[in-house]
Amino acid sequence: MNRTFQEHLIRKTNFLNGLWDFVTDPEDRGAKERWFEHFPSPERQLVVPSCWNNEMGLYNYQGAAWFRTYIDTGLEATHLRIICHGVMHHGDVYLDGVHLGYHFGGFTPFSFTVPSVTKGRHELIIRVDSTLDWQTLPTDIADWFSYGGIYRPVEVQQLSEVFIDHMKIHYNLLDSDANVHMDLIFTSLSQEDREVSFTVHIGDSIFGKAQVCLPAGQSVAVSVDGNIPNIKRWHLGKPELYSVIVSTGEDDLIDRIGFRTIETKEGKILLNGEAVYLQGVNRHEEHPEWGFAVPPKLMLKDLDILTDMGCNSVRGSHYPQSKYWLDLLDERGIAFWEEIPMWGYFMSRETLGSPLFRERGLIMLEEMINRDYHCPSILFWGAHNEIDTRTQEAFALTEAFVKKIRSLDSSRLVIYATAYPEEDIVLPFFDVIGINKYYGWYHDTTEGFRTMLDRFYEHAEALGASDRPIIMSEFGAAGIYGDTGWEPRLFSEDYQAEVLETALAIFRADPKICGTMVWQFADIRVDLRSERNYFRDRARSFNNKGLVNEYRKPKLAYRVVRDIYRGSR
Ligand code: ADA
Repeated sequence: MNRTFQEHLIRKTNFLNGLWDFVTDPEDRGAKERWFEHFPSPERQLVVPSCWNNEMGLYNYQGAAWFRTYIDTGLEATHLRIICHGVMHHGDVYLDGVHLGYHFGGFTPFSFTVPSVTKGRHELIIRVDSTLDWQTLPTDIADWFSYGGIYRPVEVQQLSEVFIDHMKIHYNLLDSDANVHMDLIFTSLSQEDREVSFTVHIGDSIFGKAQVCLPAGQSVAVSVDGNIPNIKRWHLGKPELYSVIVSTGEDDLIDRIGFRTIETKEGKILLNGEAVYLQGVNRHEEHPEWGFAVPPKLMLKDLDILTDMGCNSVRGSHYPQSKYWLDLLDERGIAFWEEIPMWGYFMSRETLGSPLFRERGLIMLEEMINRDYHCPSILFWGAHNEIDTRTQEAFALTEAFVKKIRSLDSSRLVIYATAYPEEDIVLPFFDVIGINKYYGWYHDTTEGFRTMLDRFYEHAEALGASDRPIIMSEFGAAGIYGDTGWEPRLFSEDYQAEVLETALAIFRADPKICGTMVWQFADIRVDLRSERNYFRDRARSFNNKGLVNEYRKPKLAYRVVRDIYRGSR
């Protein structure tokens, strides 16, 4: 299951979930020894989707590993599309020994179209390499555990001769009228020229019907325009969704949209023209048993907890989260901030200036925006987190990233999280500025937020960015679940609750702040290694700043934040 609804009712699709053959390749011999042609005797079987680090003996395994399964096309030859929804981080895909391609990036999907696959059984092999370095996103220094594996589903689709390759919907709203523009791409795998008719439904009505002529083996772009009267808007807590169905009779593509506007004006964030105050948390999609392969049941639980807490928004720290989660947010009416895995606190200037790193970031932005363009819950595209935005390298990178984001989507707000609010030189590029600061934890007392904010406002004014809405995108303290006492000691639940209560009181009284995202929703496993100096304060090898622990049990801070967010404190 990749979505909460079916994306195809006509096109045959199949998820290759289950046991795959698995071998680790710590010396990286597989490619040279052509394991894609002769798969070695498997060490064991692993469930796909999952993260291998959750299996016995593989906790710390980082490197290459090979997976094998089979695709059965049945009694007839067929055209296939193989979609990998999440492979951590480098993926090479082979079908019957033939290399279909390579993809880098653990959090966005990739696919291959393979025409005329003969009938019967075919061997699918995927080489996965979880190695990170100074030019990967994330780099090898990030504050979460680095998992490996095929942790989101692998989907196999049987394509018709002419299939619907892509759909992108844009709209403009005038009161309750939606002016809709739809871009479609049809692709032919046929040897002959073909003409197909197609129908588009939006909600319960037919939005358009047309015909398209496809020269043999070509792709053709078509657009459909129209007006939909009396639409109901998607809003926080009041989610109105419309299904979109494109069908040719022999193929179909289904997605969902919601109609809403998002903009900034005079320092406020306006959703459907109304100023909104965002109450949220930062959520990693992680659990000690499943790693990043979080099952739908846990996602629903997370969502119920957020709803109980009175959240109307969540930041997907620090990477594109699963489609299923985004569907749930769309359905619940909770706003989302989506970003690429660019975690920068310890990032070198060399990395920020690396052309390969930049190129990878640009590709990831494109893949993220293409995947999630239709989700109404996404209000913000996040460019990066805590890179050294005092440097020229960060300036150049930010300029390129923001330009890219705006070229792909001019309908949403562009945001980032700065760790250097008083010295940051990239503020003016953004629509909304996120500030990450840990007064009361890494330095000073929580009261330190006041002086920091005053200095930041002066700095923003000097840079001509004083009209940007501000979100306190990270703040918090560690509180070890179960450690309570009579006084708020560092690392106790009491201390964590006190920091959050004081910080929220400061932020909520500040008219320039339009939202708060507590760091963080749940405790997460981190990459603590005895041979290096990073993250040495992470007791239990966890980042303990969660409002709930890793098993989603509430700490004192949870109850405090819930009371504040619900207005009862
Ligand atoms: C940073 C970072 C988070 C987390 C946090 C912390 O702000 O963005 O990912 O590492 O600090 O717990 O220190």
